Parts: sequence; C-alpha cells; structure tokens
Amino acid sequence: MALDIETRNQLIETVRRFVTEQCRPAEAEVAENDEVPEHIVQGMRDLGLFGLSIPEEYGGLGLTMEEEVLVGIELGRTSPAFRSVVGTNIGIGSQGIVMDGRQDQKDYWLPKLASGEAVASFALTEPEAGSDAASLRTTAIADGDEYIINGTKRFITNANKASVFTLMARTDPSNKGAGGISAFLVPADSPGLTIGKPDKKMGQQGAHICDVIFEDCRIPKLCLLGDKEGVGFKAAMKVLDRGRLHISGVCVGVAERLLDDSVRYAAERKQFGQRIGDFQLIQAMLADSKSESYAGRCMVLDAARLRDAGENVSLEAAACKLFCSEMVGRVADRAVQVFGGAGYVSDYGIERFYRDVRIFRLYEGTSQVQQLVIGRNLLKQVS
Ligand code: COS
Repeated sequence: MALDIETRNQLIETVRRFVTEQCRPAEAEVAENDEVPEHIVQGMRDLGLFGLSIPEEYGGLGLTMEEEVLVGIELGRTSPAFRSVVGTNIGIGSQGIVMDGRQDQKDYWLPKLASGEAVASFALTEPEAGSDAASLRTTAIADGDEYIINGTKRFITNANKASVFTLMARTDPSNKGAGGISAFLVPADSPGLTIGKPDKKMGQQGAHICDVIFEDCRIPKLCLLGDKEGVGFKAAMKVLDRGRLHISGVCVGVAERLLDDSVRYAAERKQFGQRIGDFQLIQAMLADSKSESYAGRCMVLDAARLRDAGENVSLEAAACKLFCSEMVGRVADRAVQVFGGAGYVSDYGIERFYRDVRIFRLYEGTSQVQQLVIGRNLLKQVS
C-alpha cells in the first residue's frame, strides 16, 4: 500500500538529510579508500534502506515503485557507490525471491535482506554471456538431493559482501536457449564457491564487482528458486524490468546533483569581470541539463506509476533506462565543461562523477539492449 503523502515526504526528507549529512562529506574518502565506512552502512541499515522494496511482513518498508524511485533519486544526489551498498538488496538480488520465491525462501531470506544483516547479489553475467544472457553456460545438474554447479559469473556487484547469490544456471544443457535456465538461491558459503578479487574499475570506487566461480559446487535441491526448473531466464528479465526503473531514478538524482553543483559554480566563478552564469553560452548548457533531467524525472515517475497500477512496463522501463542513463552522461559532460579546468581536477569531484555515471549505460542492460527491448515490444503491439 502506498504511504500517505505526509509519511512519504518525511521518508524522502530523512533520506535527503542522510545523504547530505553523512554521504556527501565522505565522497572523497570513499573514492580514496575504495570502501564505504561501516558507520554509514550501519546508518543505511538503521534507515531501512536495504529493505525499501521488501514487503513489510518481512521487515522491509514495502515501498511502491513510485516511492522507491523517489528514494532512488535522493540516493543519486551523492556518489553512486553509496547506492550500490543497498542496490542489490533493493533490486536484482532480492526481487527474484519476492516475485518467484517459495514461502520458506521468503521467510528465511527476506527478513535478513531487509535488515541488511545479509547481502544478496545477482549472478547472471558470464565471461561469454553478457547482453546475450540466454546463452549462459554455467550448469546446475541434478544429482540426487542436490544440484552440482559449474561455471564462472563475471562483474557481480557486491559479490565480496554477499551472503546469497540469485544465480541463473542451465539445468537442461540440451536446451541452449532461455528455457534451459533455472534460478537458484546459493548461499555464499557453499562448498565449491569462490569469489575472485574485486576488479579495478573506471569509477564508483567503494562499490565492488568480482568473479564468482563454481567448481563442483553442491547445493541442496531446495535452493532452486520457486519450485519449477526452466523459468530462471524469465525471472531474471522480470527482475531487470524493475531494476531498470530504479537505476533510472538514480540517474535522475545524479543529474540533479550535478546540475545543482554546476549552477552554484556558475553563480560564483567570475571571468571577464562577471559571473560565468551571466553568459548565455553557460546558461544554454544549464538549460539543456535542467530540461533533460526534468524529462527523466517525469518519465521514470510515470513508468513507476504505471507499474504500480499493474501494467507491464518492460518497454517503458527500457525507455527510461535508455534515456536517463544517456541523459546523465550528457549532464556530467556539461558539468565538466561548466567547471572548466576545475572540472578535470580531482579535488572538485566533478571528474569523479563523470567516470561514475559511465556504467549506467552498461549495466542492467546496455543502451543497445534497451533499444532492442523497446523495438521488439513496439513491433509486438502490431503483430
Ligand atoms: N518479462 C518476462 N518474460 C520475459 C521478459 C520480461 N521482461 N523478456 C523476455 N521474457 C521471456 C520471453 O517471453 C521468452 O519466453 P518464451 O520463450 O516463453 O516466449 C523468453 O523470456 C526468452 O525471451 P527472448 O526470446 O526475448 O530472449 P533473448 O535471448 O532474445 O534476449 C534480451 C533478449 C537481449 C532482451 C535479453 O537477453 C537481455 O535483456 N539482455 C541483457 C541482459 C542484462 O541486462 N544483463 C545485465 C546483467 S545484470 S547487471
């Protein structure tokens, strides 16, 4: 159920204060140390941020998609590495359980994920299966009361912190397509499961991605998500539809933050005897960033409301992800331009955001995958 407007505003205000008072002052430190400090992670637990999307009966906040997007926008007003701490529990790590999990799986995992006691990761991508997710090679072969898993997952967010992986693996190797894939909940301490060293990345220091390697990893049969094999790919797609809206909200938040920083700088910095913001060429850049971030805000909230009303929003979620992730890239580029030389120097933090936002056009489906999803859905409407 949706929150009443007063409670909703209070929640947004609380998250905004947390971001302003706790996260923003720590941005440079997090980038430097490649770690979000434990007291901030604890603050996130205390606020219930790990459980935004988990139903209240399991200890989460049970937000609607619209409310979650509004919180995502607030979390976007600081380095995206902070959002990443809670990102997989809110989205791709937990939603498979919420949507398709058996009652015992919900009872066991959701309270732990909602409180932040446990972290969930989403293990779909492989060295040879990225955009073409249905071609994944990791196998889970039934053997008595167990499955034996073999394969490698790549670029798995929060893998080094995870207690459980929502894993997509092929249970029917004779079926090379989507129908041969099943989803599992694999505890991180399963024998035969190892985590690689965190990859060095272009941006978002403080958020980590690693390989997850399965070598004859045996898990009980009960770890199958739900009670049916062969529906794991669809589960992944449903989870991604939802995740794409969340990410779009975060992109809008980052864009709003960068615009804010750009406007303040333009109002202070003087050249040719006046504030650079008084020059129309600077105003044009600010105006473009404002118009685009406003368009992103409107579209993602609209799509979120449609989803809350029970509509299938695969197309709209892809459109939001495509527009908002590309949009924040342009806004970050203009922010560097408005800041000039200072935009290129680390001390001002703008170049860090420029690097941080680049991943938004790649993960949870590249811009080209979003175009493909939009195109296919449009054609489906007339055939
Ligand atoms: N919701 C529910 N079911 C879906 C779905 C969705 N959003 N999208 C596809 N499906 C179903 C299809 O209906 C189809 O089922 P049937 O076989 O019963 O008809 C099945 O899943 C296979 O779908 P499709 O044929 O469209 O699969 P493709 O292999 O052509 O894959 C893309 C399509 C490219 C869209 C998909 O692989 C994709 O999204 N790739 C990007 C993956 C990604 O985002 N990776 C990031 C990793 S997570 S950070």
